[in-house]
Amino acid sequence: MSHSGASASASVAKLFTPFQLGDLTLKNRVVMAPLTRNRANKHDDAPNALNVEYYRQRAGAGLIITEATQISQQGQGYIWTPGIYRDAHVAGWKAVTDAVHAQGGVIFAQLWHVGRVSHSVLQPGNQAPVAPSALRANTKTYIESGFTEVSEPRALRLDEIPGIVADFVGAAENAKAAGFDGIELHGAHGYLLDQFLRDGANKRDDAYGGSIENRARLTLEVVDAVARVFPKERVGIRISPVSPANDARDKHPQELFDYLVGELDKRGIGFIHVVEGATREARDYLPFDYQALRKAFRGAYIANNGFTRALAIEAVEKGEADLVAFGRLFIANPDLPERLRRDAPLNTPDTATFYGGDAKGYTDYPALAAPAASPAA
Ligand code: 8OZ
Repeated sequence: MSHSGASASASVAKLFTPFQLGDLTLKNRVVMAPLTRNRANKHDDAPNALNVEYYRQRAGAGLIITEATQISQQGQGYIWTPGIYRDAHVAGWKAVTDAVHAQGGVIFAQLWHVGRVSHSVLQPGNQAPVAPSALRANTKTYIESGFTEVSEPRALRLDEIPGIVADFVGAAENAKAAGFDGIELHGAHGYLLDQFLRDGANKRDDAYGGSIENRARLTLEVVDAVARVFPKERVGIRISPVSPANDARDKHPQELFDYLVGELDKRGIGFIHVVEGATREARDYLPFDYQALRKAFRGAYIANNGFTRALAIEAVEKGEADLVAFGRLFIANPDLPERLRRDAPLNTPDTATFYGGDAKGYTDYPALAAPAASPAA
């Protein structure tokens, strides 16, 4: 007779089966979402041994997407977030990717420029942060002295835009040197690429503002440029069509993201990672047709936001998503895919230790005890 778990193995949910992302085989379809944790080195924003341990613990994910990682000092908006623009950053990240690979994991770097969501104290020479237009976002950031309103930005000059693209390319090259398997562009949550995309933040009258085509230009130029550094199947982008995070607003998000995703499809990149609804809000808190994006894009679709085990299994079974990304549950459950597979109890995330601090609330969440050895068949 077969062991007692036989019925489960016959009906294992697709969520727990491998997925082919280009030439990469992901061991399951449970993705660790990018999570800002503000625990890089205080002196140089490089990843450190504690960060290595955190990612190593989570290598059971089919795919890890790192926390948002600034491509330049100008791209930084919060204190103690990691960078990927100096040798020390590359060395720190190399230790992370080595640890994840040693566990059989796959890890992509999330490349980030915050644009106007920053404070001048974090900027080179204490200058104003940069944005598509000189409009301050109604949002806060975190600096050494605590929560504070973001600074008034200045509009990027047209002749500075190639430098932004070049910074993304430099970061992608560094990601490659650091051993990452691929990259995700942070195109969500009201940061620089999203600021260019949306009519609420982008009031430019040049080739990068006005029409949807013009507002999408920077994002697509960055996609094209980084897809020359990594194979295109190893490039993805995160978008959050209706999220109001960081004062992101657009009058016609469906048209905007239908166009963007159609263009991404033409480029053949590996995935779109879609925050459905808004983080910490309901998944359906504004109407939006996410399946229209799914249907317009032949690469992989990663769904995110508020998924439970049952919802994730269902979304993948129905073909509404190829992969499902979990954020808060991955903070509290280093072995989340295994827990979900076994339908085991989940640890509860401690919100007080999300941002900044030490090992507490970071690397001290327990994994499940190893299952009792099964008797020989
Ligand atoms: C929480 C705190 C700071 C930044 C995002 C990178 O929302 C972030 C972020 C989240 O994408």
